Amino acid sequence: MSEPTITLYTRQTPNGIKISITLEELNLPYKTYNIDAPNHEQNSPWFLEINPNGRIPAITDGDIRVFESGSTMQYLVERYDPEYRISPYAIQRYQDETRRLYGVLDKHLQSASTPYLVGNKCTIADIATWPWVTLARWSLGGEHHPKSPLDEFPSLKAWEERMFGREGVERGRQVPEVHQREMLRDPVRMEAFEQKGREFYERMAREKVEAEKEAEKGDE
Ligand SMILES: N[C@@H](CCC(=O)N[C@@H](CS)C(=O)NCC(=O)O)C(=O)O
Repeated sequence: MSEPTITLYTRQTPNGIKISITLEELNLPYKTYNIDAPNHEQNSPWFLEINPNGRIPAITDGDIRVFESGSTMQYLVERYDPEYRISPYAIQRYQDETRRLYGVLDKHLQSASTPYLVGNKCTIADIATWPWVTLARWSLGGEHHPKSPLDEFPSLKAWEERMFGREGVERGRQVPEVHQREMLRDPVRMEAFEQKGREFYERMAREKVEAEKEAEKGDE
């Protein structure tokens, strides 16, 4: 990771301190420029080069200019938070994408009015999709609610159960060891499983940072 050369243009406002808190939480060095808002410095030509909208906060990072507090926070974590210490972004993004795709399948099943994804019989389209949908409780995240996380997708939920009721699915899902569908309905086992997952991804992130440091040393 390259050294940050960040200047924060700000004021003592809620939007302003969103960025200084983010910078501090990430332990990033930065310079501060206190914009003289009462004298409209935010509309001065030099600042409009940084934020054409004439508002604080904004940052420069080398040649890069970023404004809008949300975009600035996102920029900072994407560039300087490879270990996701304060970034919920990756998990949220994939959970949102999963929810969207479940919605697409639900709508399709509802409008096609067929028991399976392509017509009236179970095909490889169903077999390819079911293993991911049956893990909804894990892939959508959130609490371990007793209700099915598929309740918001009634046609998809009925299809998931229809597939679950098939003998071939029952036998195949247990290979080479016990399938996770039941585990996902047990909060204690689910928590242990998630903890293992967290540890795995944290280790991967640490190894990535170490590898980047080694590579930087090699470049020196
Ligand atoms: N949506 C913007 C809002 C920025 C904003 O409204 N900043 C205020 C201070 S919190 C400002 O610069 N006011 C000066 C002005 O209105 O001229 C963000 O989140 O960065």
